[in-house]
Formats: sequence, structure tokens, C-alpha cells
Amino acid sequence: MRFKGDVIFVTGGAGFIGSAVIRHLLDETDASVVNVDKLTYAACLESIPQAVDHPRYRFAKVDICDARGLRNLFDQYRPAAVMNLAAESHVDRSIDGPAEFIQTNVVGTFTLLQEALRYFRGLDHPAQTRFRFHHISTDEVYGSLGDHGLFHEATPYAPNSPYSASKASSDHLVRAWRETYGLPTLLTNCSNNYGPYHFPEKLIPHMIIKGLAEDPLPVYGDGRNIRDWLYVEDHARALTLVLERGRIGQTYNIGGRNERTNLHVVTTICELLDRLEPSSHGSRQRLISFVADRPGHDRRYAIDAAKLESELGWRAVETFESGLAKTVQWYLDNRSWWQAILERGYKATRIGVLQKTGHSA
Ligand code: NAD
Ligand code: TDX
Repeated sequence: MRFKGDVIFVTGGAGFIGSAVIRHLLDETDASVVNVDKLTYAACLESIPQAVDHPRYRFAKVDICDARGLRNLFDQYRPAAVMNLAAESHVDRSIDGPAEFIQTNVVGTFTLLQEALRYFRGLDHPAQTRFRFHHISTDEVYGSLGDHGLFHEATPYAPNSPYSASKASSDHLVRAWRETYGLPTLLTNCSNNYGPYHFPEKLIPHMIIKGLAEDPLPVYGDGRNIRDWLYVEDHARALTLVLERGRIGQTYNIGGRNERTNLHVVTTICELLDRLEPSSHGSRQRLISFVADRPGHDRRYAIDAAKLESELGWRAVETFESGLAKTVQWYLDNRSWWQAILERGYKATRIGVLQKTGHSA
């Protein structure tokens, strides 16, 4: 029985990937889950429908920057593992307002590491042997690739956005807490996720929702930037596997081997929408509009997931085509989920374009 009797803290469990991890843990393992989330704009507790009255689920509204709040949680629940997914995650927002990214992604990770270490030091030897601190990070820490090559676990860090710089900082802290204090850490760096319950600000849901509304589909720059897409449920399986069987102190890169240009992604979404919900005005491709590029826009990401595949036997189940078809269908079938986000004030307007004067924080 996987994780039977274990309590796992999932920080950021009301977010896109965190909620997928919790759904997976509740459905496929025997773990008890404590969802530790501050509930920012990106949070949505409705993304875990099976959590309602679930005997192995608890929610705690706690900020990972709040040492005292975290300490109480560690003392109360005595977790066997922490999976840290709490973060500010949107690159465009980090351009307009980097301060929150430094606070949560750097200071928050530091605070969580400190409290995890304090708790770990108080455990008996068998419990220390089992304890894991798993930090979830991004391939964006490696910077941008040219036309060839892949990101490997040993690729040097070269972050280009305030978001990726804050994630790189947090990764370094995790490494240091392992090397200096002996905290049993695991680190995973994954490529762009997509799938159900994805917040509408990100490329794929943004284009689905705009396409349904017959609004312009804003493609940044020339649309030839490449992302390597990973279906979120494949990612959740990979994370659980790394937590269970990954080697302490190691990094594992996670990717779906699905490199696509942004223009290809948007065109495919148009084709799927046209097939599933035809428009009387003709193909949605007429809505594609090229707009000002994102400052510091990384050109290409691509992950080599060979280490995870060979060491732990993980394989992505979804191809980009099967995963995207499922995703578009999910947004058609679950309009109430994303319409509630629009109704509570999320404005799908362009952000992250540099202002000519002044500073942002
Ligand atoms: P998300 O923005 O959808 O969700 C983040 C969650 O963290 C939200 O529920 C939010 O309320 C919570 N949170 C934010 N600040 C917090 C704080 N200070 N204390 C407690 N909770 C807080 O993010 P996501 O896309 O699910 O990403 C999860 C993790 O995976 C992040 O660390 C991100 O950097 C990483 N990642 C994401 C992707 C992707 O494509 N989405 C790819 C690679 C890595
Ligand atoms: O309207 C858009 N038009 C557009 O062309 C949006 C929202 C995005 N884009 C482009 C920018 C990127 O090249 O699409 C690509 C994907 O953009 P995002 O969805 O903002 O994702 P990205 O910046 O690649 O970062 C994502 O993957 C890595 C997550 O948001 C990060 O949290 C993760 O670390």
C-alpha cells in the first residue's frame, strides 16, 4: 500500500499542479494529505472535488512565509514528507511585480526549509530515515536553448525572468539545506504543464477561453518560441514516484518530449475548438493576432527526462495531441469552473509588457 499511514504536506495544493498531485494521492495511494495554501488569486479549492469530506484530506490556510503557522502544522500533523508546490508561477506577472515572487518563492521556501529542518531534527531515527522534502521547480531555471540540445540535470542555471530567477534561488536553497544540514531533499524540474484546472492566465487555457469567446488570440512575438509540454496528470504521477523512490539529494528533470512552437499550439487549439464547437464566423485561426513580445522571452525549452525514465521507470502516458484534445474537451465540459474565476474578477488582459518609466514591485 503506497504511503499507508503517512501524512504528506502538499503546499500550493489549491493551485494547478498541487491540486493534480492531491487528486492523485487521494485516488491512487493511501497517503493522508494536508493541503497548505495561502489561497492567492491562483488558488481554487474546487479543483479537488474528491476532497469534500474525504477522511484522508485536511486543508490549512497557511502562508509558507509564516514560520509560526508552519511550526504548528508540523507539530500537529507530524508529516512523513513535504511536497513544496506553493509559488507565484506566472512569468508575465513577475515582470510587472517581482516582489511577491521573491517573497513566496525565495523567502517562503527558506522559511519552509527552516521549519522542516527543525521538525526533522526532532524525529527519531526511523522517522528521519523516511522523511523527505521534495521541492518542485521548473526547467526555466536553465534559461533558453538554441535550436539544438536538451536540458539535463547538470545544465548550468541561467534564469532570465524574475520568476525563473526566484525559482533558481529556491532550488539553490534546497541544495544547501541538504549539503549543509543533511535535510533529505529531492528536487524536480519540469517543463510546461497543461491539462484540467489550469488557471486561465496561462497560454493554453487562455487561448481556449478567448477562442470560445471569439476574442483575438494574442501570440507573443513571432510565435516561434518553443515549449515542451507535459500533461499535468503525467507530472503528478512522476512527482509521486520521485517522492517514493527518488534518491536523496538528486535532481530529476520531468518532461513529456513534446516540443511545439506556440503558434502550433494555438493553431491546434483553434482546430479542436472548430471541430468540437464550430463557429458561424468560420475558423478561429482568423482570430490569431501577433502582439508585442514578452521582455526576456526564452526562445526554447526542451527536457531530457532519461534519468527519471531509466531510474524510476516513468513514462508520459499522454502525447501532446491526446492531452490537448482531452484538455479542450475538459474546458468545454467544465465551464462553471473557469467562469467562476472570471466572475470573481480575473481580467484576461495583457500584462508583463515593460512600462517606459518607473519601477514596479
Ligand atoms: P499555481 O500558480 O497554479 O498555484 C500556486 C499555488 O500556491 C496557489 O494555490 C497559491 O494560492 C499557492 N501559494 C502561493 N503563494 C503561497 C504562499 N506564500 N503560501 C502558501 N501557498 C501559496 O502554480 P502551478 O502552476 O500549480 O505551479 C506549482 C509549482 O510548479 C510552482 O512551484 C511552479 O514554479 C512549478 N512549475 C509549474 C509549471 C507549470 O507549467 N505550471 C512548470 C514547471 C514548474
Ligand atoms: O497570451 C499568451 N500568448 C503567448 O504567446 C500567453 C499567456 C503566453 N504566450 C507565450 C509565452 C510563452 O512562450 O506562450 C508560452 C507559454 O506561456 P505561459 O503559459 O505564460 O508559460 P511559461 O512562461 O512558458 O511558463 C510556464 O511554464 C514553466 C509556467 O507558467 C511556469 O510556472 C513554469 O515554470
